[in-house]
Amino acid sequence: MSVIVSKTNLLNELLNNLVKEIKDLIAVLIVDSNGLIMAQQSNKGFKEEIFEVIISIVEENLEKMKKYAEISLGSGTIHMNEYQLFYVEMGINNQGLFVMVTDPYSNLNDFIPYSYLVAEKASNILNNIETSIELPKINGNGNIIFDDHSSSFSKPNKIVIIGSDSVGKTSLVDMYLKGKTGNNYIPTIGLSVNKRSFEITKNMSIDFQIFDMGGLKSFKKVRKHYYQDAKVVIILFDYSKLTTLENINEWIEEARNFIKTPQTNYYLVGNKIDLINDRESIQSSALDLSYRNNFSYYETSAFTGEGVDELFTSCISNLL
Ligand SMILES: Nc1nc2c(ncn2[C@@H]2O[C@H](COP(=O)(O)OP(=O)(O)OP(=O)(O)O)[C@@H](O)[C@H]2O)c(=O)[nH]1
Ligand SMILES: [Mg+2]
Repeated sequence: MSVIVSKTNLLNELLNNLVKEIKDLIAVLIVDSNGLIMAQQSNKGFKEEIFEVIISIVEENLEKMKKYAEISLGSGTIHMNEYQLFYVEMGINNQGLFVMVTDPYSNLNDFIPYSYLVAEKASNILNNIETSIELPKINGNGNIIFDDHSSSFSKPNKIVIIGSDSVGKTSLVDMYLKGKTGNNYIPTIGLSVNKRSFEITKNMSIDFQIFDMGGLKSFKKVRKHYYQDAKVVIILFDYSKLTTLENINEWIEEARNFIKTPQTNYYLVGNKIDLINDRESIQSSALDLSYRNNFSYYETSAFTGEGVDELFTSCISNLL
C-alpha cells in the first residue's frame, strides 16, 4: 500500500512541477488503462466537471491504444470548443495516458516536445525506476533549458544518443551513469535527459547533459526538437540485429538535418557485443561506414560494461 501511495505522490508532484512551469496549462492528468485518474493537477480556472468529458474522450482512445500498443506508443491532439487536449501513451504494457489540457487559443504545439520529458518520468515512476521529478525550464519557443555552470555565452555541453528502438541506448547511459542496467525493455517515451559532472582534476570538472531519445517510429516527429546545439552525437546499433546497422543512414540523415554546427562530433557505436561470438563481418561494414563519414567507432556491451567508460570518456573529451 505504501508503495502505491508514494507513487501517486510522486506523480502528483511531477505534474505540479509541470503546471508551475507552463502557466498556459489548464490541467494535466495521468490516467490508467481503465480510464481511472492516477494523478491530476490543474491551474486555477479549470472546471472540475470537465474531467468527466476528458475521461470519456480518453476512454475512447484507450480502446485504440489497447489494439495498437504492441506496435507503437501513440500520441494525439483533440480539439474541443472549450479545450484542447494532447495525450501520450505511456509504456507498452497499457500503463495509461499522460494528458495535457489547454484552452483552444494556446500554442499547445510549443509544449509538446517538453511534455514528453514529463511523460517519460511518469513512466519511470510507474515502472519503479528511480527518477528525479525536477523539471528543466522551458523558454518562449518551447525549447528545453537546463541550468548549466558554463557561462551564459557558451552553449550547453550536450551529448545526444540515437538509434533504432531497443538497441540499448537507455541501458548504455544507465550503465555509464549508475553502473547497472535492467533486463526489461521499457521504451523511452520521446526523451530522457541526464545531467552530470565529470571530474577532470581535483579542481576542475565539466558539466554535461545526455539526451537519450526514444527510437520508436512514433517519436520521429518530436525528436527533431531535441537535436539543437548537440556537441556530440552517438548513433547506436545492435550487433545482434543487423537491420539496426542497415538503416543507420536514416539516423545520420535525421541528425544532420537538425544539427547545423559543423564542429559536432559523431560516434558510431555497436552495442550488445556480449551476444555475438564472431563480429568480424559486421565490424568491417561498421568501420567502413565510420571511415567514410569521419565518425569515431566504438563497441560496447551495456550488460558487461565493456567499452562503456571508454566511449563516454572520449565523448566528454570532445566537449573540452
Ligand atoms: N545482451 C544485451 N542486452 C542489452 C544490451 N543493451 C541493452 N540490452 C537489452 O535490450 C533491450 C532494449 O534496451 P533499451 O536500453 O531499453 O533500448 P533503447 O535503445 O533505449 O530503446 P528505445 O528507448 O525504445 O529507443 C532491453 O531488454 C535491454 O536489457 C547489451 O549490451 N547486451
Ligand atoms: Mg531508451
